Amino acid sequence: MKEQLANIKREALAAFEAVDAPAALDELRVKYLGKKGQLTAVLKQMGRLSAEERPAMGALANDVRTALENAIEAAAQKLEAAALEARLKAEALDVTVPGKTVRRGHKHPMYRALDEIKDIFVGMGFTVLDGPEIELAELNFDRLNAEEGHPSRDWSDSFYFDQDARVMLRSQTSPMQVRAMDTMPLPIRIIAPGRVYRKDEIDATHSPMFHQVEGMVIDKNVTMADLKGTLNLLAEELFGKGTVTRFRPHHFPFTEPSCEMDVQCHKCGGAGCPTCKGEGWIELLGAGMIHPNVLRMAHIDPEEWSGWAFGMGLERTAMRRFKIADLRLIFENDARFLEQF
Ligand code: 2NM
Repeated sequence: MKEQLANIKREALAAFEAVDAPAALDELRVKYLGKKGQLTAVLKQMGRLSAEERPAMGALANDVRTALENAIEAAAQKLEAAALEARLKAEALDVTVPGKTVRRGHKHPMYRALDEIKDIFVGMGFTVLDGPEIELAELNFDRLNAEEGHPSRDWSDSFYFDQDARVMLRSQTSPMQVRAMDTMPLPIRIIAPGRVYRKDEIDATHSPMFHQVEGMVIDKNVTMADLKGTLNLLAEELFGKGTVTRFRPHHFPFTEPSCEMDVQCHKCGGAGCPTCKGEGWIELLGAGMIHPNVLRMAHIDPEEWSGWAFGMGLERTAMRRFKIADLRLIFENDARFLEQF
């Protein structure tokens, strides 16, 4: 029996020493110290010993039990420490590794141009208006003095929703000027930026959807001099101090007189080059004194009030501002293009 106990002790201690997982250690504990374990089996044989032998053998068995229990405790602690060590190693953070760059988005160049234009006008006391892209032809045309039969009302030029051509995608943002005349107290200073739609084929300078900024001032004693002064200031703010402009006579149904404003080519200074197609000038916008009929239809007395208005294409202005050659680049949203601004 003495020998049995010594064997168990030697075998068990070696096994505990070699164990490499908590589950395996638990199995070993059951194997030696469990109810059906090897040490328990030996203890059960104690009854067969003589009274003289029993105390010494009992003491020896207890020593073995204590030794096994201590060894199990030690092995458990060793396993726990190893597990912690492994976790710390696995979760270690190398603070010297360079970080991943987060790619930041930024404003589209056309909206940057729009922001500049808004700032310029807001600085002069204008309010920025937003409005519907689906409009009544009444506001888009009739109220702007473009009567039945006017070429821009043609089905081949505008997008209509109904056979009677009463509802349409706005072809200009001027219906917002009409809404302003109907609802805002005088005097009025507003700009209306937004999308407009025309049945144009897509090419380097045309798109069936593009953006406009239109604006309008109605006050007492407003003249063409106010129009020229304000729009010259716009040109200088957008393209730099000393930018030279010229006003050419033109025709629009909603203004009288009407004009177009050109900016002298920034590349050649007016001599003529590929940027201005040899002209020396680049067309920027259309404008004019609001037609008395337009004022009258809004119940504004043209004898008492007068106003001027303008309209400009945003894509073309952004193309000029950022020297972009093809209109389609503005809509394609190719990051390689957009990242250049
Ligand atoms: C343009 C050119 C000239 C214009 C006129 C008006 C209104 F409503 F006041 F009559 N809004 N916008 C206007 C004038 C637009 O675009 C080239």
